Amino acid sequence: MPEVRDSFCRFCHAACAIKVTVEDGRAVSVIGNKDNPLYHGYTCAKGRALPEQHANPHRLLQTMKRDEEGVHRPIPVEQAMDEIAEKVGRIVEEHGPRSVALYTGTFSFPYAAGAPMATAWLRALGSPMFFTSATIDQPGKMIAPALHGTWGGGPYHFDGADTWMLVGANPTISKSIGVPCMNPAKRLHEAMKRGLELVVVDPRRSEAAKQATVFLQPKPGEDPTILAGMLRVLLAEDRIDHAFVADWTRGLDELRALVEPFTLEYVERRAGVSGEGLTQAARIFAAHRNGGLNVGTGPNMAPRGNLTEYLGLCLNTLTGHWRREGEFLPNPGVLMAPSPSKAQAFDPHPGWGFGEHMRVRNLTDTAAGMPTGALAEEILLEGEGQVKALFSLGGNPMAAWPDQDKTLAAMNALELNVSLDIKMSATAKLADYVIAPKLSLEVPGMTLPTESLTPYAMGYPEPYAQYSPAIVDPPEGSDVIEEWEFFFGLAQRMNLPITLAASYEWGPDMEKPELTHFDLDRPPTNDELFEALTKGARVPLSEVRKHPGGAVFPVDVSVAPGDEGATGRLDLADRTMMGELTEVAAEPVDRDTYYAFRLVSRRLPDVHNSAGRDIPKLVRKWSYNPAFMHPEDLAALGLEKGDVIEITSSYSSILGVVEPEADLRRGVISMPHAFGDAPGSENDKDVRKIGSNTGRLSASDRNYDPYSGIPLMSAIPVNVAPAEEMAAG
Ligand SMILES: Nc1nc2c(c(=O)[nH]1)N[C@H]1C(S)=C(S)[C@@H](COP(=O)(O)OP(=O)(O)OC[C@H]3O[C@@H](n4cnc5c(=O)[nH]c(N)nc54)[C@H](O)[C@@H]3O)O[C@H]1N2
Ligand SMILES: Nc1nc2c(c(=O)[nH]1)N[C@H]1C(S)=C(S)[C@@H](COP(=O)(O)OP(=O)(O)OC[C@H]3O[C@@H](n4cnc5c(=O)[nH]c(N)nc54)[C@H](O)[C@@H]3O)O[C@H]1N2
Ligand code: SF4
Ligand SMILES: [Mo]
Repeated sequence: MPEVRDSFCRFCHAACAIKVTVEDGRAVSVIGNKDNPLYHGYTCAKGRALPEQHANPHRLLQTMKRDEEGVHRPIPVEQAMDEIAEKVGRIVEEHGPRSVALYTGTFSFPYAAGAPMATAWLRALGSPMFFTSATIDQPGKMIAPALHGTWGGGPYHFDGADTWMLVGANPTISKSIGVPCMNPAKRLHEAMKRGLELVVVDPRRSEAAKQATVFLQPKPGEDPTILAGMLRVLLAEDRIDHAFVADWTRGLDELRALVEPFTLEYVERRAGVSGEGLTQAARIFAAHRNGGLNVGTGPNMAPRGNLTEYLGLCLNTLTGHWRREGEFLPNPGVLMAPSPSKAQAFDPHPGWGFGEHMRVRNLTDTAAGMPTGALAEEILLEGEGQVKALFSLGGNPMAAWPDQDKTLAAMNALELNVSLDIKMSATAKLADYVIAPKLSLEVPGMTLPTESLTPYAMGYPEPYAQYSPAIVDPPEGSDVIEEWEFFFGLAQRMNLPITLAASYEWGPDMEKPELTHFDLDRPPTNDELFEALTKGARVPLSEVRKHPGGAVFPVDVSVAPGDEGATGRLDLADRTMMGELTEVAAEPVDRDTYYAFRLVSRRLPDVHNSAGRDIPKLVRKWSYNPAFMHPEDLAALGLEKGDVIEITSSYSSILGVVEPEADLRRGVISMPHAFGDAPGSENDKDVRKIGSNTGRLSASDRNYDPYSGIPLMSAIPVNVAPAEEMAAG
């Protein structure tokens, strides 16, 4: 008898509430939960493909070990854990704990206990080498607030705002950045209907840009110039919140002086947006106090992402776009221990220069974490401290790290390479062990991770939470485990103590999270782990569990008054950022004239980075990543839809299959990432089938941010030429 069960999707961070029809222990169909108070029944194609994902014939159901000939063969997971624990022990003995690194990627996120357990294990081992995808994503999102300082009352939320600005973010498709991720297309549409004034800055007339009041379509990579120009307009027209600026900031005069070169005429010449459009954008942005601005992956991957994020914060601060004393807090947290929300500024703190130092390029730990863009070099550089073992948890370095050639060399240099993945990904194919994990519907879950996205302005706009038990069985005959079980298993074998910290709301004034120690003799249950991670939560997990379809847990909280005599100030003129702004002003307007195009990042709706491409119904339209170009650029080059081109950066070349898109600015190639396979692999050139890897165009040690280490991954100068068809087979 089929049965309908409540759960939530974990194919992306949006955690849509779903109804799953289960037959004989298997998921057979997924629809949105229409009664859910936040999602109202929304799902996307990926969520509806969960049954196919769980039953995918390409799914790994056994742990694989690579033998001497390089062939992967199944082994029992318990045996793999024995062997891996023994090997890690040996490596640590010989090279010290720093030689073991952990990388957590996109699919470590939806599983609340996975990354905390993995990092607890790494900490107990004594290794500081913890890397995430954050430093190859939007490192400026953490680094800029460190340099600017933070406002204790937090930002306004998109829902209910009167003005908003999106710089290189496309929440309609990405369910990220700015618009809450619960059906952002509908939220954006409804916000426009009720009168929101929206500014979008994007070289592509993106799905979000199509809704905008003012759309600026610049040359990619010129965001610092555009935002500096906007700041100049606000200051010249005196559209700033004087009281807020006087009470809570410092550095206004320096900022005013340094944005002076960014006149309308200059911005127009350099970035290719009209002075009129820029002025209108600035006026809209300053017209209402209830507003905000978010920067997405585009500018963070383009030159000077920290500076773009920083200037965005200056725009928010000058216009007073921060939640004030007595104003309602839409979501003070549900499963997180909330930090006190106070109407006061907190001083800046270091964005880098602390913690573990890399041995390459003077890079250090940062506010966004360790510089993942330099991990391949760290693995390749011989000498004391060299990384010899890598654990990739729900990540795919070969597909996603910049500089694919260097990444390949690094993977091949490792003594121990372990990947926890549901398929033989480009990385798994090079790994010594591939651990086959349980999939989302086979494990209990809670929405704590999505709640934690508040600093990315995409967490819940209301105090919402959901818990789901495991609702289906793993496939028959499989030998799969949860990611946390794997790391707990290693800790048991290596006798390493495991301590988990409760999650707390991001904020400068938070208290120390509560800790829970685990007994190595008895593996904890999922629920015990979830309890540990939600200690001190505003709403106990037991209460959330009473609402299997998800619920809002309302509370009437507003921003508290600041402390008497609070001295914190938001810095409008951080020295490093102002130094970079001065450098920008000194750059020639026409740079990289040798290159005719700039290649930018973008996302496709039906796949999630490198995930989903083995599910036929998600790749019906494109199984590869098209190279989108303006039709007039194609005509000028004598190219047609479907032609194969060679795209060449100063570092390397890739093939691309051309697709016309009139929504692009001319001179731009827009291409999704994480496609293709490893360099030299047998199907590497099969571009019409698997696409190609844009990461190969980035050199990790050139044109990189000196703090986060992120190299140029968008707005990459490139040239294009028709390619000889090189497709294999
Ligand atoms: N050139 C370029 N490079 C980029 C970007 C770009 O725009 N341009 N974007 C960057 C960004 S924003 C990010 S976040 C990174 C992403 O970097 P990664 O996270 O390293 O890459 P993904 O492709 O998301 O890898 C996810 C892996 O998880 C596996 N997986 C799927 N489901 C599960 C599961 O349930 N459990 C486990 N254990 N594994 C699972 C998938 O098969 C896949 O191999 O890439 C970055 N790289
Ligand atoms: N369906 C789907 N959803 C996803 C993902 C996915 O792969 N598929 N990936 C997830 C991940 S890991 C992340 S981090 C988020 C990212 O979320 P977003 O940052 O919203 O990512 P994109 O949709 O790529 O939007 C980035 C926009 O920046 C523009 N852009 C590129 N370069 C520049 C530039 O130099 N300046 C400006 N102003 N704009 C530029 C691009 O044209 C694009 O429209 O999405 C997540 N959601
Ligand atoms: S938006 Fe994300 S969470 Fe929602 S159904 Fe699609 S993949 Fe799943
Ligand atoms: Mo990302």
